Amino acid sequence: MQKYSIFTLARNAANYHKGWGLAWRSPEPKSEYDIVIIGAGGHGLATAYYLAKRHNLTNVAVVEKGWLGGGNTGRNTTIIRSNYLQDESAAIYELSRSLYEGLAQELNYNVMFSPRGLFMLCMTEHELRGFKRHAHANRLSGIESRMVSAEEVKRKIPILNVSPTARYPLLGALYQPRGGTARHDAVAWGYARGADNLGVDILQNCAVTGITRRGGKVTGIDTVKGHIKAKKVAIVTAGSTTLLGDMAGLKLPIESVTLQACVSEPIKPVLDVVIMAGTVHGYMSQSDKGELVIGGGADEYNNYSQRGSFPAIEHTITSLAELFPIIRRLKMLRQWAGIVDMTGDRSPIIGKTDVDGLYLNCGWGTGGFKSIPGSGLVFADTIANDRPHPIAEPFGLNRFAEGRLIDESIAAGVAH
Ligand code: FAD
Ligand code: PYC
Repeated sequence: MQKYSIFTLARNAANYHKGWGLAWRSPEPKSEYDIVIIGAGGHGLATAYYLAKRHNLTNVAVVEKGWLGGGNTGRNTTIIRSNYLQDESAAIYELSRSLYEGLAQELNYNVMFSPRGLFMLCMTEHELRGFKRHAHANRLSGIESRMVSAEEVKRKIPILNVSPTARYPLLGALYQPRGGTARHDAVAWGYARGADNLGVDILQNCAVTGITRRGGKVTGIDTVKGHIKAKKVAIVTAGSTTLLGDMAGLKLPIESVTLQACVSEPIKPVLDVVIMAGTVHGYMSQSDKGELVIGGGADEYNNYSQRGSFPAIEHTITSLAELFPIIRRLKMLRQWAGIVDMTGDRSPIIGKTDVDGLYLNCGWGTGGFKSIPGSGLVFADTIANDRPHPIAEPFGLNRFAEGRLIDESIAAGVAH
């Protein structure tokens, strides 16, 4: 395993990158692991990293059907914030946001965390009242987040159309000064390299086809590369969760829908914050390359295509062109989609299942990029100790049977 330092960097540069080591290995599967994590998205990789780093558990494999980070983690629009309503959510999303602050140092990998500030626009009285509640709740949870006036929003975002003749007038915004973005691929790659360096096997191109059990206990997984025995198995497969759940006899309260996004051609800097507009289902930020990163609501029917329907993207672009008239003349460069896993209360599921040794981390829906570090940390602790971490506990699967829902429909608003 290659260790990286400023000296390696200088040597490799002087050598025209001859001998530049691979960031992670491509090992053959072992016949048995203590822990198998299914899904090499951000959540699976972060979980593996913290299992190794914090719990010294390294006989671990992350098993991925495609390439690591090729699911939603590499397809999202990278918004990071923690301005959710409920205390349980504040705990996990703020833990995660605060871990992002030091993640580049933790992983020795530039994840390009950019806490540039995030505005969630209020364009109806209903939205204004909802977000005022969020601001109060956030303050009580110690999260820096406050309401700002329409004038303040306009000062900060001059390209925003605040005309009184607009379809929806701007009434104000919920502002999180240290919300922002990070580079999604880098988050996956940084955790992958960190986990690999600590001895975790990342098995790409290794689709899981079955989850084996005996006497109510998990015994391993079937894969396209053969059977792998495991004492513990974690399903961390986002939009494919119900398919994996079926393999273990679990019926899960998850719907899989497509969420899409697009980027414009690169332009000079015009937007130095992140902006979300729930009422019209649109959001936008500008990447370091200058592309406008744009997204909106999910497709309105369940499906497993990773493409996205035309009406949804048309709706998004129409809304954003109304909010930001300057984008009307821009060409859109790329469009793509991911399959997200929606729960009824728009909160995730993290914890144990009824099958002994089988764990679940899913249901992040349209909002789980921001939670990768915090989720990985508490899920690793849950698996290592075979009991829910206190921050994960409220998010157990049992909450649906017990009616303890954690309603975050307003917080998740734009993309839902
Ligand atoms: P994934 O990254 O999807 O990883 C799951 C992995 O499981 C995949 O790599 C998949 O190939 C693998 N897998 C599936 N089936 C199998 C199998 N049978 N065997 C082996 N492997 C399997 N969140 C935010 O916080 N902010 C945003 O701005 C944001 N924007 C988004 C925009 C879009 C267009 C999309 C699609 C999502 C967005 N999200 C956002 C949501 C976020 O991307 C996801 O919640 C998050 O990436 C989920 O990470 P994950 O690791 O759980 O899943
Ligand atoms: O979770 O903040 C979010 C988000 C924005 C766009 C998609 N998801």
